[in-house]
Amino acid sequence: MLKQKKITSEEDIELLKSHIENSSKGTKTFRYFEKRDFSVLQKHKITFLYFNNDECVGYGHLDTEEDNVWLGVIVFDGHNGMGYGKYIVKSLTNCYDGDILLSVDKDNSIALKIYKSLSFKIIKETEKLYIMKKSKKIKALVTGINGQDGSYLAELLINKNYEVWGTVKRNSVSETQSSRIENLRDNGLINLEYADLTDMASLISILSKVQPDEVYNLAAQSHVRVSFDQPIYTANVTGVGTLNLLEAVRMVSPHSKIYQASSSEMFGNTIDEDGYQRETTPMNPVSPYGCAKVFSYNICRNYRNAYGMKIWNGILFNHESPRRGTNFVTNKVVKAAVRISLGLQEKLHIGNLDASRDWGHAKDYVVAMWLMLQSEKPNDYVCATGVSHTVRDLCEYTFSKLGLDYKDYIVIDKKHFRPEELENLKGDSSKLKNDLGWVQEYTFETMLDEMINYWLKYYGK
Ligand code: NAP
Ligand code: G4F
Repeated sequence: MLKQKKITSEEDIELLKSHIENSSKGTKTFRYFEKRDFSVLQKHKITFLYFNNDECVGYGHLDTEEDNVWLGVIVFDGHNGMGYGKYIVKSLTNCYDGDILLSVDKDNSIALKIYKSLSFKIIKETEKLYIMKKSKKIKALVTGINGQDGSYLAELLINKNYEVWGTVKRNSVSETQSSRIENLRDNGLINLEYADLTDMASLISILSKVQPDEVYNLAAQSHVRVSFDQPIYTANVTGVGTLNLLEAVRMVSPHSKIYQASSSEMFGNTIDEDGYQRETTPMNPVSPYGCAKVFSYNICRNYRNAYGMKIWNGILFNHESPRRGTNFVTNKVVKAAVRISLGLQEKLHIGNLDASRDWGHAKDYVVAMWLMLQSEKPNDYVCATGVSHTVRDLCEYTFSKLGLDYKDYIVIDKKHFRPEELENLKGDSSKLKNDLGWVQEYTFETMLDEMINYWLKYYGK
């Protein structure tokens, strides 16, 4: 138990941290509170208490009450402001059991730093104090957490103080499989469980155990060209796999909100008259992958309507990053161009240079996923940059950044063409921007610059 004292050493900091973590469970506060006459406190508008060794050492009250906003002023009984408190009154509007509320002296920069590192946010300032709050952790389950998007989303959620769980599918080479999330895993920031979208029992098992508030279904056989080689496998994972997950949620965790990773590949070659694809554009998929994603998209809408399940479809256009698999065209081109510039490779074998894509950065797009699940009503949203480039533009920009002419190095290889090609993608994200305030940070160019720098550094330059 934490004694009331000034923080002067690392040891004190650790003690304080562990105390705060433990105190978020909340039971002690309520036990203590039951012994008191709650109505007396309410009468005086005392709405939070500060404890030390089970003794109430301070209290606070509200001075302003607005819908969904809590503002507090802390009044102390001989308390130095380094204590901790719990937000415990249930009678007032937006109260969360388990939230922790505390005050920090404005001149106590060490304490402020510690609490910020523990995800406390300043919700109010008085003349002498910062009033900070940490909310009960929200639990998220991310399928495909070790994929490109899964790794960025996990980082985003951790920064938002979520308890993050993820599924990985069994693979014979565990080292490379976890490379994108090694840091998070090794620092104990995520919880990993084996599961496979084709194995419903494994989904039921993890869902019953975690009971997540939010489920992000990012797992898929996500490569379009490969889906022509393995159409049935792709349909089983990328299509029926989603249904397995929905059924599992319906059975054992019906309160969970679900994000479904839908794709611009679902539109196929349909384009609205103004040249864009948007939520209302008809879907005419041109690959087994696209067909499987349309099934998932539709079954999500069906479960939303039929069972009132809280499911959002994010229709995301291509998004890339240094973590993109190197068999997707952006990272394949960037990696090869860097290797060529360093004399490590001679040629780049590539397919259709004329196809155009709307390429954004995965870091921006995982924010859109999260925003969707924070919105009031389940819905479908397109996420795209609204700018389109050809594969040729991609080669030209990347090679020229390295002082090379792409035409000297590429070899057109039939192997990389698809039996049916999706020629043009350009998305309209107005709905996402207007309804949820999504903004994109990266452009095509800044994204490619980041990828080029990543590979230069990787090869020691
Ligand atoms: P990714 O890097 O290929 O990641 C896919 C993840 O799914 C990996 O963790 C993979 O595990 C896992 N997975 C594959 N088969 C599975 C199975 N049977 N059971 C459980 N997990 C399985 O894809 P991404 O780029 O992050 O994309 C995330 C999601 O968004 C995918 O559903 C993708 O189809 C969709 N999407 C992507 C884009 C894009 O441009 N990136 C655009 C629209 C939609 P292993 O690595 O161990 O195989
Ligand atoms: O990078 P890609 O393989 O991505 P693709 O097929 O557009 O699919 C990606 O985006 C979808 C969203 O629209 C996602 F749903 C899907 O999961 C995936 O993330 O190919 C992009 C374009 C294609 O037109 C392809 O034909 O690049 C062309 N391309 C030309 N040469 C090549 C190559 N693609 C690959 N992968 N490799 C080549 O050598």
